[in-house]
Amino acid sequence: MQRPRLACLAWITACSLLLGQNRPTISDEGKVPPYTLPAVLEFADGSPVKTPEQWRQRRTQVLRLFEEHVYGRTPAAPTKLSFVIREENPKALGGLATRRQVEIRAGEGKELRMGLLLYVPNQRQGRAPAFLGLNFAGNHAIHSDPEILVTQGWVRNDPALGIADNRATAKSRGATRSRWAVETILAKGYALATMYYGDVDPDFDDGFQNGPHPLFYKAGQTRPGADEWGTIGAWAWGLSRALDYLASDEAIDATRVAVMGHSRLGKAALWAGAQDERFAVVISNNSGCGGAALSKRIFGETVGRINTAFPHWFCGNHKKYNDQEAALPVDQHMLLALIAPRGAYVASAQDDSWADPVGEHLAVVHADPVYRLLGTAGLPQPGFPALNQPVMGALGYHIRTGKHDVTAYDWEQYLKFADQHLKPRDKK
Ligand code: GTR
Repeated sequence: MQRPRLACLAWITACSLLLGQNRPTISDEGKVPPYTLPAVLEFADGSPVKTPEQWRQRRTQVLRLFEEHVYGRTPAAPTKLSFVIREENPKALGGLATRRQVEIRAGEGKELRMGLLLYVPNQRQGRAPAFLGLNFAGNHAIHSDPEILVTQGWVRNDPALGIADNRATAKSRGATRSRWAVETILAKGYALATMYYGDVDPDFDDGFQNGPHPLFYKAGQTRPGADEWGTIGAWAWGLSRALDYLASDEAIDATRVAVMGHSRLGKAALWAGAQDERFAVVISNNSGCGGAALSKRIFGETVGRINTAFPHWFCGNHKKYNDQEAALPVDQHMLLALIAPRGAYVASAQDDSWADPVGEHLAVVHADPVYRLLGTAGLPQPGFPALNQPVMGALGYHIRTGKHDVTAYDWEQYLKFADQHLKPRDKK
């Protein structure tokens, strides 16, 4: 008897979806239900992880768990990857920087083209360290530099920015410049590389027909399996392809690249840094649920909420944990631990309770034992810091005043952190 069973299944699914949407949002610290975090320094069989060598084995287990239950497995880099310099100017921004605009082409037959904007400081000795991050509105929106190519890809409609029909125009030049401290970064000797996130994978649920997913489908496959990558996985993959380009650019020291991202792109930066150990530093700005914030701590956005609003971000398996966070075999402190001993910095904002600043901080605190096992100073102070009082060791954290955003204050801290972690090596 198929019918009643199907009806019953549909009813359960409908209820769990409704629960995902309707469970009231907790924004009162006193109402957070008790929760238990999985032990990061314990193997799956319960035996302890006591040495850095054992951590390498445990690390592989943890990475597999994140692949299977959270972000999905990422395929290896495509066999064919090429870089085309579309534009170059050694005297950009009044002579401050050399600008290169590069098209990263990935795949054979089906090809994905991603536009990377790179500014390299002209005042430098040897190869420059760099910040790399995806942007939300197109490369041309990060600065008013009129030579930046306007993205041709899909963008979200925004009448204020003159965006209709999902196509960007020159009207959005510089629209998000307050989020990119371009001149400050360059003046400190760092290069800045950025790519439009929609060039990697447009941010809407189309059943994974655009973006890099189809490049990797096996014959007959039409969408990723339940344990294969979603869109956050795709963005993280794009960051690694951008790093592939940077490694080929003789002006850049690819061993000194900090990957940075805000909000959903902070989730992508963390996942990129966790998987790709070439990233020397990882910075999460207000990344929240599915980023730096603990999932088992029910506060602000939850797994059920995020999977309902953004069904394409995580892997299919992740939906099993909608309102079932206790069953998750990992939590986000383990994502930060995957970055150890490399520098990892998490930033929260006071008015961003949706992203759960306390949960973001606790993930850093609970990643600290792995950093210490690997011989670093970890997070120098475990207590929740006062507003605008950054704490910096191998792990760093701050909560600043203000809303969900990237500000000059945030960049000031990232530059200090980078100065500590990306010290110039011998001249190359
Ligand atoms: C929100 C989402 C968050 C965060 C944010 C953003 O709507 O719930 O997880 O990623 O978007 O990316 O700005």
